[in-house]
Amino acid sequence: MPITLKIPFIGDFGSGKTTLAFKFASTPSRFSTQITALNSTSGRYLVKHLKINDTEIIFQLWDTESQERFGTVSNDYFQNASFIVLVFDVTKRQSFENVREWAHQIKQTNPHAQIHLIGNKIDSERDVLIQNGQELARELNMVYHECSAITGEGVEDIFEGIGMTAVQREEENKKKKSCL
Ligand SMILES: Nc1nc2c(ncn2[C@@H]2O[C@H](COP(=O)(O)OP(=O)(O)O)[C@@H](O)[C@H]2O)c(=O)[nH]1
Ligand SMILES: [Mg+2]
Repeated sequence: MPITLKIPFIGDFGSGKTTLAFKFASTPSRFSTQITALNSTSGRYLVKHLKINDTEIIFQLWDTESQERFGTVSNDYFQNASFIVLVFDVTKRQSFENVREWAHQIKQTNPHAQIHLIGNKIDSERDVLIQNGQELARELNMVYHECSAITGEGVEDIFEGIGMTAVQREEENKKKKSCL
């Protein structure tokens, strides 16, 4: 059975969410890939299939359609997501400062999702050190990654990491069920 993962992307306007989603969706990986763009009633998402340990993962990469410009997104945006991608721009300190506010908003509607904090644009001159990103992620209980959505560096690792965690959770759930 394939695992379907709804993955909402959030973070400041201009941090590179749309570029990152398209980069991951459109880059051929060492796993099988199929790209589809879909519209749903509450937003638009891209679909990408990956195979990890013989399990097919269907990533639904949800984009905000620029609602984040106004500081909030619709209430249902984070719902039913086990993983959330929170992007900031390592060249813009303010986008890093705003991570706490985005984390707060996520927690209000989905306190249990695992948040992956992404420092994007590592191809450009930094305004935020990798240590700063790591420390904040540790403090807020997030998983930290850095990438360039333009060059593709680090992009696959983010989603492979999410996919592996999802597969492990599925296997643990199966074990629990078989013990009952
Ligand atoms: N140098 C560089 N520019 C990027 C990167 N990712 C996105 N951008 C640029 O940043 C701008 C905003 O990106 P976009 O994906 O629209 O951000 P969004 O508002 O978060 O969806 C665009 O001009 C992108 O080309 C990156 O990794 N490196
Ligand atoms: Mg965008």
